[in-house]
Amino acid sequence: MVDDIYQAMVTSITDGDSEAAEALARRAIAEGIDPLDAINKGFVVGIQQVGEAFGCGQAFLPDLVLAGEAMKAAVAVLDPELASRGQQRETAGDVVLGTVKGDIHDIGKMLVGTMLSASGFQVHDLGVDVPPERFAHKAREVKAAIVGVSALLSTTMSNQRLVIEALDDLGLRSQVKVMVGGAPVTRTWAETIEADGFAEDAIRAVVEARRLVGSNA
Ligand code: B12
Repeated sequence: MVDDIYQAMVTSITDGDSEAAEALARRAIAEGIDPLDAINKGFVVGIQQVGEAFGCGQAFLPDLVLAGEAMKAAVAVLDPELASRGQQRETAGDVVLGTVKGDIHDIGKMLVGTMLSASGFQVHDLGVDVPPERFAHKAREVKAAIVGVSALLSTTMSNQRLVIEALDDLGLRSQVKVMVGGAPVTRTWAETIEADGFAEDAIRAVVEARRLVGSNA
């Protein structure tokens, strides 16, 4: 039953079970299930459920991390299959993502990246401790629609402003939307540094990213 496998996919993500998620992705391919359906009707539903549970205090950080890893394991199996069928997921836009210089926190950024990529954005994750110029050069290289900048320390938040200045220096500021986030970051801070967008969690980051690229998808 196809519905049963979709439900099992949802559960593999809500359980944070990477092995099960990967096995289900392989099973979907073996059984001829459309990989796009496996992502959208199965795994994405699971990560959305975990995100919502986290938002209302029913799931916790380890649940999010494990769910994110399980999601990545499934998508890693399905993405090449999509490509070989010439059936790419619709790309909502390219997003350059990273944690600011001086900051090595990456769990929240990883979740934002996973959710954006599960929602159709092409994510270029630069990692942690990323100098402002690297964000800007990558944005130019991939013609990014959005640059997403994470900061978890009150001492590194100000480096988000430096990323905006680096985009300005390359003459890219009018072409790229900047979205900021991280535990100490607020909408007021985002407005102060003239970022275009802000989100307090990975689910809202997808809504915000869609708003920034003008897509209702
Ligand atoms: C795990 C953790 C670490 C781990 C990081 C591991 C890793 N791989 O990421 C380790 C142990 C390495 C670490 C180190 C340090 N940490 Co630390 N760490 C944390 C902790 C406990 C959890 C952070 C986390 O992962 N949260 C869970 C994720 C899911 O939430 P999130 O990161 O906020 O991300 C969500 C949103 O913010 C948003 N978001 C995040 N990024 C982005 C980006 C965009 C574009 C958007 C739209 C949204 C968005 O969406 C995410 C998903 O929902 C926090 C406490 C806390 N409650 O935040 C302290 C905390 C952030 N750390 C803190 C400190 C002080 C440090 C250290 C300086 C400690 C030390 N003395 O060495 C070092 C700094 C090292 C460095 N240079 O970066 C302080 C920061 C205080 C401050 N305001 O400045 C905190 C708040 C702890 C505290 N209460 O004191 N830390």
